[in-house]
Amino acid sequence: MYNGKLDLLQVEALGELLVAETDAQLQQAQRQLSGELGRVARRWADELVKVRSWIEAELDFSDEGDVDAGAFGRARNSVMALRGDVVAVLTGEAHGRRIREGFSVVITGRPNAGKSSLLNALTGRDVAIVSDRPGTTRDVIETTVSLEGWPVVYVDSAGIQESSDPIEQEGIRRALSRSQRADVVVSVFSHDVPELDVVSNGALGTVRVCSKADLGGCAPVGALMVSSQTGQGLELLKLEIIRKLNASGPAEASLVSRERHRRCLVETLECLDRSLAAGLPELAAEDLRGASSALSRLVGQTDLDTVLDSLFEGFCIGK
Ligand SMILES: Nc1nc2c(ncn2[C@@H]2O[C@H](COP(=O)(O)OP(=O)(O)OP(=O)(O)O)[C@@H](O)[C@H]2O)c(=O)[nH]1
Ligand SMILES: [Mg+2]
Repeated sequence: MYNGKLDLLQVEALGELLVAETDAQLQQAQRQLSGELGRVARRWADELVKVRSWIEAELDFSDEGDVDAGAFGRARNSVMALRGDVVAVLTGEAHGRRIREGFSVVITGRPNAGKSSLLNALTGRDVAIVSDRPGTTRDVIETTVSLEGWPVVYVDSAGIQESSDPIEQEGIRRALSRSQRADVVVSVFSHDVPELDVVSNGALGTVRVCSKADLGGCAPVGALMVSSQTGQGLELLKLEIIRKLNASGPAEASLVSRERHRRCLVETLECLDRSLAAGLPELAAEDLRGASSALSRLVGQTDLDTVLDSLFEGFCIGK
């Protein structure tokens, strides 16, 4: 709260709180709703005002002989420290965004490897069509679940193979694009379908799964034996995914989680860096003003329209 009002960061957090489905999302929304980042950013902005006043005082009095020679050095140290603080918050953005949008766990493999069966078994829902015909899945199928408090989006898509069918080709193109952006890749193969060459390792890693374990066959080193039919290995697979999510970021909820936050913080950093590199003190002061204005856009002035836009961004009104 600032002057009895929520800032834009808090309004965004309120929107997140309303749609939170997992513990991690709830915690993150609550931390952001507390207004912590707004307070931090206002402290940064106050610091910038102070630094600018040092520089400007120096410029005003520098021809009068009696100047504080350490003022520019002090300003520089202060900007360096501030830069470190901004970087620390920015580092949490990727993790924060994953929590807001869900970690994508992309099931990949050749046709008939058992991907769709695995999606159904992992989610306990009959979401994807399963058949013994290779090339059954064409579209990207997403299912969101909570995995030990983490929001996870399981993604199933077309099996990867050479194809001359334009519809299947488009399905494969989408499948490849999703696995390239995956947080975790689940690479599925079976006794009768060989493993795919690595398409993507996933930002947080890959779990190799030998499916159809009830039919026996393969037990390659480093792969989990899983059967979607009997449930064998499913819990181990989930544990392996959870392990990767646990290792993915700080236990603390992130202060930032949106592209908008990232852009404002990156712009702040760029301004601070330019001010550090500026030859003339006048230029440095100008860049510091730029940093202040990027920060004030981050925290945001909230008129009613902004509040409503932000709150309803997550809902599909009128669709
Ligand atoms: N016995 C057994 N059969 C399985 C298992 N998992 C999948 N299958 C069978 O394998 C065939 C292919 O399964 P899908 O899940 O459709 O395979 P997919 O990888 O999604 O295939 P595409 O969508 O064509 O890429 C089906 O006949 C399934 O019934 C399993 O754990 N055990
Ligand atoms: Mg399929």
